[in-house]
Amino acid sequence: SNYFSTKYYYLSIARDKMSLEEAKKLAAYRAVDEHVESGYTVGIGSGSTVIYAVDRLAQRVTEENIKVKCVPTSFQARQLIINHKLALTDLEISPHLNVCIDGADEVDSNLNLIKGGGGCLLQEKIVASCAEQLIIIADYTKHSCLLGEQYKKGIPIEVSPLAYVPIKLKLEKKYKGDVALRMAVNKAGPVVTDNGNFILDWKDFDQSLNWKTVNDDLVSWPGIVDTGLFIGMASKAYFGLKDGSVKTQS
Ligand code: ABF
Repeated sequence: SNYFSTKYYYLSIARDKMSLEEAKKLAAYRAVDEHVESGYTVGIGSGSTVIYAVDRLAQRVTEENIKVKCVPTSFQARQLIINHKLALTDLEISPHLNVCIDGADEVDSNLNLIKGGGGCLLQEKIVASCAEQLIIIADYTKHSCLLGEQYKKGIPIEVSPLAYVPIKLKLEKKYKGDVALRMAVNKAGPVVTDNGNFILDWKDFDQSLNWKTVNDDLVSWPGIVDTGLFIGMASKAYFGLKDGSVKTQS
């Protein structure tokens, strides 16, 4: 019986992982189909869900012959655009985007987001702010009522390297919780963002905080470059569900 329960345990993990990838793909395909038209300039987010969105975009360029230009939100996004032979542009050439499609770490019931688990929050926020619409694509694990309910890795805060200790202390004192410098996987040093900054991850915060007020406050602190709180920015979210359907929230 041990053999069988172990076997079924691993089978169920494999099945969940498959349904997770399928869920990401469903959400990404639907969002690209419903929000991208020929002639659009499209912001390309970062992370594993966005990979499916770029796949679909490239498919539509080949099959439907639509014309799009893409603005990346990270080094990863830039590579995705180049590898799929999509037209690459940037905010200097194309400062106005029709839409930006991006993933998220968590989405609450008001469409407020935690982003930046992948460390690309600053570019993601800048690009999203230049788009008429920010469309979020995610699997069913990202949906929650209050921020912090599902996602336990904390709210990322991008800081100037010279300010990371004072910001950590000030944040813990004013808003409580636990703030840690994000370290590289090999622990040899801190993660350095595409913009040369460090990331603080703020965990165990009070889930009832008013995130608009907190975010407005944090971005005014010298040394904080930006936060992974995206408040009132997203216009719609697509969640791929376990049963193969897609739920939208707007
Ligand atoms: C980026 O990638 C982030 O802001 C977020 O941290 C992450 C989501 O990645 P995934 O789609 O792999 O969960 O969009």
